[in-house]
Amino acid sequence: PLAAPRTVSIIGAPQQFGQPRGGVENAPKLLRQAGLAETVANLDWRVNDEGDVDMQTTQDVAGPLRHAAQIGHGSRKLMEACVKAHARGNFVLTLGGDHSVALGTVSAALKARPSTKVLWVDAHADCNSPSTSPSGNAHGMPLAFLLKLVQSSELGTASSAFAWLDDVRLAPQNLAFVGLRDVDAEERKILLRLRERGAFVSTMHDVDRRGIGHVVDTALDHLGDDGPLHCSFDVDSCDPLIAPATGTAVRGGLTYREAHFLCEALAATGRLGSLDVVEVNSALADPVGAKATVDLAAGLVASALGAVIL
Ligand code: B3U
Ligand code: MN
Ligand code: MN
Repeated sequence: PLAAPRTVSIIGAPQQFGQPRGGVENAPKLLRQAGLAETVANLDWRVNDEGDVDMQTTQDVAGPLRHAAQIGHGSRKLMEACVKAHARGNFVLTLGGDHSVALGTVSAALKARPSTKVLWVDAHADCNSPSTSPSGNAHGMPLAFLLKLVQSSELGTASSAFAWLDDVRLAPQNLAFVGLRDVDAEERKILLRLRERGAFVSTMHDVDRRGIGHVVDTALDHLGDDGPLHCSFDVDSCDPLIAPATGTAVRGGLTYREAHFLCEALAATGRLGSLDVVEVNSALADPVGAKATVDLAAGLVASALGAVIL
């Protein structure tokens, strides 16, 4: 097992070009203002706040992937920051930004430790290619890139902005989904193929039928007992009643305890090496809902770092 890292690197990834709604770029600042570093420091972790990665470039190109150059170049910068933090042996905590930031964080985890397994916690499957995406929004595509489902011909002139991903490959058997409930027609086919190829694919239906304990245990069993774990946590996996401030809220999500249980179970493995918290957008709820969502996200980080593991 992974020796427990003692320092958390906090990396802000204020990416907004992966989706159309303004406000998601403010989440790193709001999570810091909510006392995230202090909360983590009270849990026997040293905290190294690495600041925000500047994810903007002046380039942009038109095409089926909106803001392709911004996404490609910004994600590469984030990847480099995460690789450095991994190289120091730190736990890498990335604060999105929209979910396209997982292009940088997951690729960094895989580059630093190729045996990394990924738990994707999300209402959405995020495995559209530019050619299957109904929206062209990159936050619905990171897994397609990481799983090598995107053809370079789909990217046209923007393909060079993603060349740094060429040597990155997430194997389907090293991927597990929890929380799914809003899947596009084409994505449904992709998910069925990924399941055939070894991915663990569960939906909210499974949480209802078997309970969160069974679903999380099965997901973790599936990911095996070696190698570090990376969790990419989209707050829209949670029910809009507890996480209203997010870009694409979908009813019927994880309850407060289900979400915390999942994070606690990850902490209990002793193998969680990196975590993304993405899609917090305080502009999309009233002040009470915005604060509830930010506080929820900060609390989930604490649970993933072992707050309730005694
Ligand atoms: N699957 C849709 C919608 C979506 C994906 N991720 C979010 N929404 N947050 C798409 O645009 O790919
Ligand atoms: Mn997502
Ligand atoms: Mn989502």
